[in-house]
Amino acid sequence: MASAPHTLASLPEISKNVAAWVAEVAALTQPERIHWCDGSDAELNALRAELVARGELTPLNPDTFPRCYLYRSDPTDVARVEHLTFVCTRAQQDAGPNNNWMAPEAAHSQMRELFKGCMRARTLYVVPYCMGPLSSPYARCGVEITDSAYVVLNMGLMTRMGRAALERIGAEGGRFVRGLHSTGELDPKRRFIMHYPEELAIESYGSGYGGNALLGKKCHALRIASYQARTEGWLAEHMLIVGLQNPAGETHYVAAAFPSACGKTNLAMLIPPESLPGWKIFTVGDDIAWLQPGPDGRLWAINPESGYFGVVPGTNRATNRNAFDMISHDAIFTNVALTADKEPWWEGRKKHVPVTDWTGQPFDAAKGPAAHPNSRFTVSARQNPSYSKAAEDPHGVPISALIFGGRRRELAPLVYEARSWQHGVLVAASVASETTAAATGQVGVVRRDPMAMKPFAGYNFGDYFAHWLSMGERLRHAPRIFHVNWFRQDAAGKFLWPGYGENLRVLDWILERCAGRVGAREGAIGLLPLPSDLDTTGLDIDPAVLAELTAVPPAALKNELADIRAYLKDFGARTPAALYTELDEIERRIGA
Ligand code: GTP
Ligand code: SPV
Ligand code: MN
Repeated sequence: MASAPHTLASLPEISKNVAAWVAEVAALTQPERIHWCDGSDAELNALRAELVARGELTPLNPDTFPRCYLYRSDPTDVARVEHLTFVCTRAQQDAGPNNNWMAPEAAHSQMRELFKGCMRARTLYVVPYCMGPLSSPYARCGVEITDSAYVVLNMGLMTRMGRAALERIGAEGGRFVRGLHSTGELDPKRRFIMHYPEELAIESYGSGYGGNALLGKKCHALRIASYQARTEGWLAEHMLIVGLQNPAGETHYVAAAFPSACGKTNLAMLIPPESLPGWKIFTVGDDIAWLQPGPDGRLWAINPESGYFGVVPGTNRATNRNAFDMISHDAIFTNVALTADKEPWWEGRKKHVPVTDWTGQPFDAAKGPAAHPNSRFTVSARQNPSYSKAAEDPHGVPISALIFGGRRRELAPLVYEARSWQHGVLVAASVASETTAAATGQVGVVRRDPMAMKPFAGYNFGDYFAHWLSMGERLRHAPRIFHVNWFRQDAAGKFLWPGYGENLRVLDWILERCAGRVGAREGAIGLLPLPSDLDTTGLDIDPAVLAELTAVPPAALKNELADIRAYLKDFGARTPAALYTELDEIERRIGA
């Protein structure tokens, strides 16, 4: 017989708690049918075929982009919506000034009205998932209920989705994060992304896009998880994780937090330049890290995801060959343009020309870019040529350095090191970056984005900074903390630093600092590299530019410090005094 052996429990039998919640949601949303996802290839193939038949997915050129599909979202639904995202704790102060807040009861009743009958004539998909390797003690499970087959396909790539996750939930006594999602009418006026960290629950209505709809990602693995991590003594962060093997054969792992669309995926899959032979790069994760103090006193990291939902524009063979190859088969493209040959096209793609823009209209350069600036690819991490085996290790990888950074046209130098963990927490809390197309709203405006978590911390930043400080006290071998900036520009708007693969030169300095093999210059801001200590072999860079990149103008720094102080005050008494001590120290050093 071809059917599954009958010793396998049917999916609804595996966890009573999940089944009871599904019944409750079905009674509210009134779906035409219920589909429990097992995560099998057959299931995902059938869903893809169904979406193609309905015209919601377009198969791309089968010769050049085999098994790749284009999905066009609603043109008003193309990015995260921070102004419609809420953290609903009982006390408003627990969500903090960094979050929109609504009282849980008010939020639930508003959402109940939206969800009422919203799945009539639709299928309700039950999507059990595990964030992290299935056998990892650090992994956590959730169930997303959604009426979007596109969401199911994406969750199938981004998480360990299906029967095994449901079995883990059953074995854990039915404890899981409940994420209820409906695309609703895709009406921006009826769109809300609600989080109830105290209830381990998420309610998302009116969007089918990325972080608004793939609830395992930002909603669970960052907002809910950061809240849990605080009470349980770990960290859930917006960080890539990468292993770096130097020419001597030593491998060290680093984790780096940059705001959305500021270079995490690219750093996680970096290609060493030819002029730095002998280096190898291993990607553990490109967007989220869950960090736990290990029994050895070091900080250990797992990547809770199993795929990448990455920025498409800018990807090409020159900037990141691995990324380009990875997305040339078995990928979903969302909101890219099309060539005459049905190849996906985006700004930065060297070959061919777009004929159809991301909205499906004939391309007209006068109307804006062909691909949406936040167009994304979804692929399984297993397709990454530099995928690390350690990404499947249930205990994760030990972290030697934590790196923070943002997109800063001016001020922030190429790299510097914090003097201590406490100083490092101030450095991370002070991160500022230009806004990008990853969220709706203005692009290119500098804003504070502590730890790259402004849109993702599930609680008050004051408490979050205190938690970070306390983590340092618990780690006998805490990672060193660094700040980087790949985005300094000259007066003409040209990037001063070549970026991408060349960033390895900075990572090399960071690892040499960790090994105690290279010195640094004491600046007010922190420990700066001597330009001669950066390996520039084979790099065509003017020594004056390098000097500029490794220096901080004192007057600009003075203004920056005042701005940081004002920002920290927003969190009132919840801001730890230690951060002001560190600010005072920097001011003392510049003689402010
Ligand atoms: P999210 O998925 O939104 O969290 O973003 P991310 O941090 O993973 O950003 P990603 O690596 O996708 O990069 C976003 C944009 O920055 C892309 O257009 C890249 O081409 C560009 N970029 C990445 N690294 C560099 C760099 O070192 N220098 C410059 N100039 N641009 C870069
Ligand atoms: C980000 O915006 O940081 C992303 C994309 O990684 S999304 O999943 O849409 O949040
Ligand atoms: Mn991200």
